[in-house]
Amino acid sequence: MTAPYAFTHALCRAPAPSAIHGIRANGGPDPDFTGLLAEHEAYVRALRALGLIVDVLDPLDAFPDALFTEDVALTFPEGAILLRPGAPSRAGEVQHIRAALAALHPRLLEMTGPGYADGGDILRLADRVIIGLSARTDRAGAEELAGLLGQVGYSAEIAETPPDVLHFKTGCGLIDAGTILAVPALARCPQFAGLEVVTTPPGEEEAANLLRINDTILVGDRWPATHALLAARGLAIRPLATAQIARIDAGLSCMSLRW
Ligand code: CIR
Repeated sequence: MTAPYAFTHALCRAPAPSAIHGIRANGGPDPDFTGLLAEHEAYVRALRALGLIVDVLDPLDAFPDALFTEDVALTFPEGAILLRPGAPSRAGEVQHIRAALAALHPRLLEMTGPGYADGGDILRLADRVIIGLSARTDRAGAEELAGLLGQVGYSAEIAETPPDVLHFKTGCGLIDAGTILAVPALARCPQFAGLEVVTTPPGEEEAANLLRINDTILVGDRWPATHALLAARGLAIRPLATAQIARIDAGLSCMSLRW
């Protein structure tokens, strides 16, 4: 099994103008489309600068949230799994990514239901995968997914996502194979036993959705205390703007599938 952040490929989708109508749990203003596009483009550039081969699929105007490819599938060097996103408006995104994943992966499995799982709820560790139960991922979906993960060679554990946190990975991300950055509400997650858990600095909870790509950590550019914390650990960081995607409840992991 490779390191959980050793990647050579990513699959993204360009935002459609409808992305400004993306789902947000607590209301708030629409993102500015020009700014959102710029954030997405900078993200794709960053992945390429880190050596990844990045395919960018065409925008899907009928699906405002389709730029968040992370939620519709899981990808591993050994194969990919199509998921069943828990938001009704996102269910149709799956059929639009199937062909691309089938072309890029030796093996393609698929959830058939009746449960649901969003990729934002799945955290891959060095030795296992954590599936967070959330408003988007239910127990039936988590259990079906755990079975599919087993077929690809990964063991899975099911965890709870705190209420008011959209996805499990909204609240945590991998710093290195033994270390997690987590919001305080997730810091004592039983599935993190044996790992070092670093909590997000006060006021920087959104920084938890960071994304390690090989030796570099992509992190939101608005979180100076988190930058200092990561730099003090000797980690290379690449701050990226996220203010517009944050308006539709997204962070850095959401905009790609990686393997
Ligand atoms: C949604 O609510 O589905 C989108 N507006 C945001 C998805 C964020 N994805 C993620 O955390 N993996």
